[in-house]
Amino acid sequence: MAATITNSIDPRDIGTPDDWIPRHPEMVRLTGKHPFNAEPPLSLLINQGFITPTPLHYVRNHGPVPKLHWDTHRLIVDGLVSKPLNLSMNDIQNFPYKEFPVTLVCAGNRSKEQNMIKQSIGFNWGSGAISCAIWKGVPLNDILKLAGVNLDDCINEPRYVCFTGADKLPNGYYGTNIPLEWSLNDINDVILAYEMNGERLTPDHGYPLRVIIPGFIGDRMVKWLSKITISNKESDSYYHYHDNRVLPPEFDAELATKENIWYNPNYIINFLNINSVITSPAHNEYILLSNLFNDKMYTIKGYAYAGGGNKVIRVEISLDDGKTWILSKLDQPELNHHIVLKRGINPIPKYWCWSFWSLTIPFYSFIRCDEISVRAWDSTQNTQPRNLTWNAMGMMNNCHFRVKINTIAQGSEFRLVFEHPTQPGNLPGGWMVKSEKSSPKLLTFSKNSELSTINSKISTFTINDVAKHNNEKDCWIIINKKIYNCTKFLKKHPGGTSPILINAGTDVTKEFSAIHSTKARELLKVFYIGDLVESQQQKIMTSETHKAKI
Ligand code: HEM
Ligand SMILES: Nc1nc2c(c(=O)[nH]1)N[C@H]1C(S)=C(S)[C@@H](COP(=O)(O)O)O[C@H]1N2
Ligand SMILES: [Mo]
Repeated sequence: MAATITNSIDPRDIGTPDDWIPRHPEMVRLTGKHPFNAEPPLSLLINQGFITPTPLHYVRNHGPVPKLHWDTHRLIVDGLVSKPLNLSMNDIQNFPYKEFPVTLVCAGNRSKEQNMIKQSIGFNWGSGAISCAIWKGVPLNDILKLAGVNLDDCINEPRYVCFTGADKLPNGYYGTNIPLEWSLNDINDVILAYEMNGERLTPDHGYPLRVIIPGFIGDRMVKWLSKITISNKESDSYYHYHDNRVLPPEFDAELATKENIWYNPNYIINFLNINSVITSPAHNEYILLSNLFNDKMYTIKGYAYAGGGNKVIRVEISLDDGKTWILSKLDQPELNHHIVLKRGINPIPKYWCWSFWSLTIPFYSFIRCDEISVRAWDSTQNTQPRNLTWNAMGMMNNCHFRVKINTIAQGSEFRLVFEHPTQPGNLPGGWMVKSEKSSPKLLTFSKNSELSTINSKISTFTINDVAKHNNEKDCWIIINKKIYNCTKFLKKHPGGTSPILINAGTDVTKEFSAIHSTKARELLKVFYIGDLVESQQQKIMTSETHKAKI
């Protein structure tokens, strides 16, 4: 089975700090080789059903995975507590536990659509930054009570539960916080998890201990949890402020920094927002035009989720650009008793998992239909906006998910080919990607080429010259046939030194353009030192292949 191949090291991880972690070969890598940010191909994910097997669960790692051990790992609980704690993993495992399914979604889910409007700071998530696993762990409120924390503490001033991970990143440890009130209410099911799908956590998902906060964005669920601090101030982690925020669209990252709005409490994201995606038809799936004139039926399918414990109450499909909507059938496996394992409270007052929806229609419904769109509604009557609103981090995109239908002649047959808005990472395809290519304002390298025509004394290097500059003290890279010396930038790189060092001395065009914002592209120009030329030998080889072709 595809989902179980995990015992071997992927060749892409060799030479990176993660070369000890087995990973599923089909996961789509979104930030080059390292760090590991990956989503499963959408159809493969959906074919697994309600519970995602661990190797196919999406992964979001800001840096290298820390090497931690069950026997030596400790959890410190400190700050405004009457009894500070220092717990071993065995201590934690001996407390009463809860075990139940939770759908995790990265706030960046569907960010590639945002990037097609304008590149954000976020990289290109498709619609697979979502997965559902069974998590087992100790209720956070039990641990907090043991440390002597109680709700009365929140009466006079706010109280935050700050979480710190063991992953040391360029700007310090990954960390964030949630309000103490939320953590102390048993109904919210916040747990410190040590098992996923019946086994100990894997390194990528936070081994040996992580936070699970159902209904929240995945980003708050700190992995490799080493410390919990109760404070009257929010987490002091850089990432708590400079990540996982939705800024108003007029702010790009630079302006946000200039005007100091990263710290504005209005722009933090905690709950997930209502969202839905079409998974069938898949991208590039087709049906023969001749099928439209018989009685055959087609089932459109997809997933939907809501935030904060709200229930998805209906999902609708439009075949006429939102003029009319058809109610789909909703399947909520979370409600099955055999799936809710040990959650304490029954009947379920809060909904923590994705729903699946489907709509069976005759093939002929696709006649004169240009696109299929979907929107979901939650129990607060919230629904998705029709249009996308761009934001600097590219997060929380939940506009109507639209699949276009193209008629294509293939030999003697005509096909209706379905096209999703994007494909994850730098995979080609998607109707939004086409429209990006025709947009001249996104050709961010144009100024650079002007530079090379104005300056006639540009230095030139061959690929072999560049290859020699491949270490921490001397680090060159090639992007779009231009050479950059980024030695001085290594330590300042927001993505850490390792993504650049792994690629030092080589062509990183694909990786660089998949990850970086306009700001990063501007910054790159500072390090420009010359152009790439073919070596004599390469020239001979290319002209020979050319001759051979003739
Ligand atoms: C001089 C060359 C480079 C510059 C100026 C640069 C700049 C930046 C900047 C400004 C960011 C923050 C996000 C953004 O604004 O887009 C970033 C993040 C990042 N960069 Fe680079 N970068 C360079 C080279 C590279 C290379 C060669 C790679 C790997 C092939 C790489 C991988 C990454 C990764 C993985 C992140 C973090 C993404 C995340 O986890 O959010 N960078 N870089
Ligand atoms: N310590 C630590 N915790 C972390 C992260 C991280 O990079 N470091 N990434 C966060 C983000 S942005 C998400 S979406 C979830 C992803 O969890 P997963 O990789 O288990 O799917 O973990 C969160 N917890
Ligand atoms: Mo995330």
